[in-house]
Parts: sequence; structure tokens; C-alpha cells
Amino acid sequence: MSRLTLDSLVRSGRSPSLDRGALRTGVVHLGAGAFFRAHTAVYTEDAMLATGDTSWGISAVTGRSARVWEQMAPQDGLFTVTERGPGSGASRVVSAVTETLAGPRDPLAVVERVAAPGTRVVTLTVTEKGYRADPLTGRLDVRDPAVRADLEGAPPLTAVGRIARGLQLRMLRDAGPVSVVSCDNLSGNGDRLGSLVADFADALPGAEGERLRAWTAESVSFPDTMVDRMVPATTAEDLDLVEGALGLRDEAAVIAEPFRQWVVEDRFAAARPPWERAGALLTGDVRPWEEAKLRVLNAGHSLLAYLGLALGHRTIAACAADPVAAEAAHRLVHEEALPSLRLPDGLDGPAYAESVLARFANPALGHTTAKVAADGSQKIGPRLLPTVRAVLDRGGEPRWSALAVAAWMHHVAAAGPRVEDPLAATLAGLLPDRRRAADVVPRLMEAGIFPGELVADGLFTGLVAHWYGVIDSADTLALGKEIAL
Ligand code: CS2
Repeated sequence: MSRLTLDSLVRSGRSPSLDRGALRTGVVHLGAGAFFRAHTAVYTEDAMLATGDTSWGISAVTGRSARVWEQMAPQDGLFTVTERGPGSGASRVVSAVTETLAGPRDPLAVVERVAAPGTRVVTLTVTEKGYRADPLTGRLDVRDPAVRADLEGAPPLTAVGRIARGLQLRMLRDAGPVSVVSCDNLSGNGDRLGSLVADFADALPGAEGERLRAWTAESVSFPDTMVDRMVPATTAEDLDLVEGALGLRDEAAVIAEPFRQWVVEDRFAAARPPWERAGALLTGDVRPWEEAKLRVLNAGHSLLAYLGLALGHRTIAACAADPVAAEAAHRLVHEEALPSLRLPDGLDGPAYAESVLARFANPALGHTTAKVAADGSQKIGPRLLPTVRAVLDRGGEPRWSALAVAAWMHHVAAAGPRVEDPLAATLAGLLPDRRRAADVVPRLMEAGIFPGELVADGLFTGLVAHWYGVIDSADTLALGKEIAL
């Protein structure tokens, strides 16, 4: 897709478009995958379209695989977003990206962009594992070889290394304050990222680290955000369908559900795009939004994915259409997650939960169980364990969150070393030869994901072992009966 074909779409009135000639770069985005294209880029473009302020063009930095760069760079950073499901709008072109940088190949250019005086905001979608934090403590994993290399002064390849080195250069150049906005599903993602950058600075030799830390404390903010839009991985078939519908080939096309939401903490160190003009909610307290989303949507998603894999389902929609899996998700969100939450003002909990369950059922989306199941070691903690804790604290039985944990363990045991997870080697190494509940559950409890007090809690571990046994028996009828109890 070239500018010419974009123009043809715009001229035909089929897509809004920015005046590309007037665009200036104000945002650097790390992790230009499908989620960024369907969410953050759309909000930033809509903010520019709504206000006519074209100073928020995006320098998009691709992640580890070369594929995204190969898709976007030859298209001048242009791509289409196609919605699927009830209420879908027409496909649109997004033209907010001013340049595409190959993150792995061009690390010094990334540092330069973060340090550029025109950059006032850095946004990130690098997924949970991209933070390279210890799942239990949330601290930067300084034993990770990639983190070590960044600390030792190699051109940085990790997200935290890129940000820290960019900030350091910014400080040396006196390029002014900047805000760094995490858009990943972590609890307290802004504070979390700020403390990871501080950990990086602390691990640098003496004065260098102290200076970076002091400057960051004064000149950089890390707002918290809650991001929401279900974005499956684009398939070859999707690309053909988009081509058929638009009459042009877009290698960087993304598919998404119609729904999108962004709640952003209004704590910026410098100017920011007017995202509220694009429908984002700017607020003083994102935590209740973030927790509701993680513990209802993401926890429900994970439960459906792991249980669905055990039941042989390929997509989340198939899980949502399976009465057994759907009932389990329903009970998790209504009976355990909602009662453990401090809901944001004005949010009707049961209605929110129902809307989320309805979104899971969107048959047109094609969101796969395999994708949602990936990286479980990074997801179980923020999505499920706060609910387990809250239910235990109020004297209850965390039946449904234990079921989700058991289903994850079953998935890990079934996949063995092929499990898609940054801790795959550790997890596979923990698996015993015998794969019964009594063998597997105590071993995986030691994976460095569960806090000691939960590992020592007989009620919780007993429930996990019970559910593991039920899932492992492959007796769907028995599982259905238990879930309906
Ligand atoms: C999903 C999320 O892959 C996953 O783990 O739960 O990516 C989910 O689709 C988004 O957070 C929805 O906003």
C-alpha cells in the first residue's frame, strides 16, 4: 500500500486522513505490533483529526521480529484497521505513523528518538514479558542476559534499557521533560515501569545511576493506563479478505473488535496528545479501572483459553459458546472477581461483566485460545492472584480462580517444553515424570509465580489440585457437573 493507494481510499471518502505533509513526530512508540496499530495509533490519529494539531506523529519502533518492520516500512507506516463483529464500522487507514524503526537492528536510532527534543511522549505495548521483571517481586530481572547487556552499555534491546538510555541522553542534551506511558496489562503499569527504570539506574555504576535517577524523578512521569481492545493476530486469510474488500493489498492490516477503551492517568511531565478528544478518559485514578479490567476481562479470557484448550477449542468464541467453559467464566467474574473489586465511580459491575462476556462470544473475531494462553507465567499473577487473595481474606473458597490456575497448569503440563512462555525452560524443568495432580501441582507452585503465603495455603492448593484432577480426567460430563454445582 503506497501513498497513492491511500489517497485513493481517502479521496473516495472511505477513510479519514491526516495531512501527511504537515505531520511532525511527537510520540515514540515501542512495540509496534497489532495491538498498537488497532489501539494507541487510532487514538492518537483521532486526537489529531479532532483538533487539527498535527504535532503528534508517531515514530513506531518494532519489536523483536523483523516481520512487522517488513510489513510497515515499505508502506510508509500506513496500515488499515478492520473491525469485526456487531457494530463494526468501515475499514480505515491510519496515517499517524511518521517513521518505522526496526528495533532490533537500529537500537541507537531508538535511543536518539527518545532523546529528541520534539518527543514529548513515549508509549509502549511490549506485552507483560517485555518488561523483564520478576513475576513475584515486580523488580527488574538484572540476571536476564539482555538486561545485563543493556546495563553494560551495549546498544539497548530491552524496553527498559531503551527508555533508560534514551532518558540519559535526554538529560545530557537537556532536551526537556517527557512522559512514558505503559499500555500493557500490568497492575499499576505506570508506577511499575517507573520503578523498573529506577532499578535499571540503580544497577548502573555509582554517579551515573544516581544522576539518571535524580533527573528522571524530576523530569519524567509514568502515568498509569488501562487499555482495552481485543486484537487477534492477523492471519494470511485476513490479509486476503482485507484485499478483497478494499481492493488493495495491505501487509500490515490489523483486525479488531469494534469496542475500544483507554483510561489514562492525567499525570504528564510535558504536553501530550489530546486523547480525550478521541474518546479516551483522562482521570486522576486509573487503578479501579485497571483492576476491573484485569480481574474481569483478562482473568475471564485466561480461564476460557486454558479450559478451552483442554476441551479442544481453537478460538475464544468457541469457548464462550461451550456451556461448560462459559459457565465457569461467568462464575469467576460474578462470584469472585466483582466482589473483590473497588469499582470505578459510575461503573455497573454486573453490566460490565456481562458486556465483557458478550465480547468474548464475538464469532467474527477469530481470537485464538493459543494466543491468549501464551505467556501464562506473566499473566496469572496480575489477573488471578489478587482475586484468590481477596476471596481467601473474606473467608471464602476461591473455586473459580483456582480452576483457572489449574487449567493453566494443565496446559503447561500438556505442552511441556513447547509451552509458549518466557519461563518455558523453568516450567518444563519443574514438570515431574508422572503428570497426576499430586505430582504436578506442588511442582508448578514453585515456579516463582505464586507468593509463599499462597503456596502454603492448603485451601487454595487443594482446590487447584482438585480441579487439575477433574480436567485431567478428560471427563467433560464430570467437569460440567462440578461447574454447575
Ligand atoms: C488477552 C488480551 O492475550 C491476552 O492475554 O487477554 O490481549 C486481551 O485481548 C486484551 O487485554 C483486551 O483488551
